[in-house]
Amino acid sequence: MKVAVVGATGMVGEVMLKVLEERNFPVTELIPVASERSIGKTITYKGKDFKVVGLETAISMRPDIALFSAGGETSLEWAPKFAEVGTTVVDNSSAWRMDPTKKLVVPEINAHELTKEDKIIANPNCSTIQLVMALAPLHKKYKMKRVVVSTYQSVSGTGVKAVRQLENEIAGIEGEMAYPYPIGRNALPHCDVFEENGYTKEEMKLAREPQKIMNDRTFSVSATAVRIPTAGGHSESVNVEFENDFNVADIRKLLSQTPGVVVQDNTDTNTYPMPIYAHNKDEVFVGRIRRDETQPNTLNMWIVADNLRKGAATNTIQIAEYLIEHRLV
Ligand code: A2P
Ligand code: 11C
Repeated sequence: MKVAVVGATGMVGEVMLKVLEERNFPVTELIPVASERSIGKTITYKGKDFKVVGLETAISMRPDIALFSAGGETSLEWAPKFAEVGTTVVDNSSAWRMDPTKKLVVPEINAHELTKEDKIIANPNCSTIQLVMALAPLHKKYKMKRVVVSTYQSVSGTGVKAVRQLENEIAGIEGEMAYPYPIGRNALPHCDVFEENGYTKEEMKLAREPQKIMNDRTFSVSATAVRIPTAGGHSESVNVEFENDFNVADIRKLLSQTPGVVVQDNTDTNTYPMPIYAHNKDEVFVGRIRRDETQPNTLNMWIVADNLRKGAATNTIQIAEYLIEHRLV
């Protein structure tokens, strides 16, 4: 496969290159793409050097697959141009996610919906992916009515500038601010920009994307997204009300049998998911699984995943792997 990585010099792009290499993705030709600023820069992949090219050049090379993580505007403008020359685009931005003509895919849940005609495929938001990975099997068995989620999100979700802000604050160095306030020793109930309804964009992604991925509008999600001074992954406190009653041991068993999910749940040994363990891993970790004793058929749990891996690069690459495996590209 001739594979273009659009945004190869960015935070997610770099992880994409690492994950492609680790998973031994069948790359016959790698085309690293970035903005004009980076043209000519060298990227190393599997010990070989590759020169970064611009978008026009990349299109002229007609890649089979283009993995995009260069922001929404770049995707909106350029993904259709790649699609026009026959490239299948898997896009990590928010540009196409809610477009009814595009699929929003978490491979473990709905990759079976993909066809050869899908030329632009959307990768969900990081905090959505880890949430639905745990919710989908439970929904199938117990039917969800309502989900209330509070997130504790890593600064890496904002980008390099935010990671640097946290590092500078820890080192006591004054520098550029990514957030309107200090992030060290703080918690900002503010991820991305506010919408008119008083929720942030991140919160509305959590409310809307799960319904599309599970192709079901019978349940609702209410979210509060919070940025905290961590860098290894996003955490989520999740309260789920089901139509049907459950047994906590069955839930634990069901989740531990779910591909891509790892249960870390033993209060006797202080075992629970944390970003320091999820960092650099591809799985979604679930723990603190317990009944909500305040109302019937309701569960509490804690979900952690590396937002740059399963939340972004890994999920994108798993979609591409599915396309290849099923000869859809
Ligand atoms: P560059 O490094 O040349 O700016 P991040 O999400 O970490 O900010 O990274 C964004 C990625 O998207 C980078 O690789 C960046 O390239 C790339 N990018 C940003 N704008 C464009 C654009 N207009 N065309 C192509 N690539 C872009
Ligand atoms: C964050 N979820 O942590 C964001 C980052 O729509 O792909 C990814 C934004 C997106 O702030």
